[in-house]
Amino acid sequence: MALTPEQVFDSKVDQEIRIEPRDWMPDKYRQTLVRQISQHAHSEIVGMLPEGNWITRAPSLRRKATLIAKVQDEAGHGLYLYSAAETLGTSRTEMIEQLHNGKAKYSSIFNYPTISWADMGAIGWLVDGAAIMNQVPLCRTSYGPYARAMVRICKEESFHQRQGFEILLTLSRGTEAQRHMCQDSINRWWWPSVMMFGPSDDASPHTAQSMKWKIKRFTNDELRQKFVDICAEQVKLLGMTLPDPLLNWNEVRQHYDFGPINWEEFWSVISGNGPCNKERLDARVKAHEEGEWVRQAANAYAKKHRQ
Ligand code: BYC
Repeated sequence: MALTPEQVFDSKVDQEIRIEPRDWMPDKYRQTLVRQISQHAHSEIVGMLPEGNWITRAPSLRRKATLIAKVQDEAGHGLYLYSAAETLGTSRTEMIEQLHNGKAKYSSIFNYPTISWADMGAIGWLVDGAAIMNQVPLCRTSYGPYARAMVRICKEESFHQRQGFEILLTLSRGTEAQRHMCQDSINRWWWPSVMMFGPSDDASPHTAQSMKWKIKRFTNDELRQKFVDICAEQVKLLGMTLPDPLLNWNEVRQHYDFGPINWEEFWSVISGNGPCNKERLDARVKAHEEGEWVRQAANAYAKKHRQ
């Protein structure tokens, strides 16, 4: 007896065969992917803003060139991801509209301000570090175009993470003022980075189903724990500390215990009330409006060639 489309889909997921754009898939699977991939794309694009703030103020030509390359990589990641989401039948215009009217989210982390040069280091080390932890398993996500986009993104994120750590390492070996700047930046970015993994598993509405569909390969709390374990060791190389008095190696669990997360802050930031939410969205909308002439010119050029 022939299998139903749903049985074919389930058996592909079970056997680790990637789902491709033309394959039948449940509507909810499609919607979940469009939601997650488009929010991921928006995060890359909005994520250019906090770092863009420091391109003109980088302390040397080498630092400036590296930061420009990193920010350009993020634009590229956004484009691969919008393209991956478009294969599911939602246009980039629609996705961007949802970002601008507040329907679609982007990562909470980009609603915090970048107030010192050390923040470029902390973003690379902690924010890109958290991103890699979450994104490496996404290279094995069940939807083909998303998984393939993640491979290149992860390679680039790894360079981002290292350049960030190197900025902090240099500051940590510098003057008293530089060491202070380094510690202050770690203090401000630590908890927002821990929150990047999303709500705890018992408060996460999407995790259970996304794990069944193999969109997510680890839960939010599993990835968060891996991140804490790695950072708790790496911070020692900087001679700095993480701002958590409850951070402690647990022999029994073979993991670091850590203090409570301020979930009130997390939910407030993702509902639009973080320190920079308004500034970030205004900047995106302004850039989009000012780019209208480029879209018109590109469309006119494409039309001419079609004729
Ligand atoms: N921020 O049930 P949950 C980068 C939302 S950028 C905001 O756990 P899910 C970089 C969640 O969307 C890389 N919202 O959901 C760029 C959901 O709301 P909706 C960013 C968050 O989807 C520039 C609700 O909370 N990485 O690397 O199963 C410079 C319930 O959550 C957040 C990605 O986007 C958050 N932190 O799991 C430097 C990775 N967390 O949609 C670096 C791809 C949760 O129902 N995304 N929410 O309104 C994912 O892996 C998953 O979507 C998440 C959330 C783990 C983030």
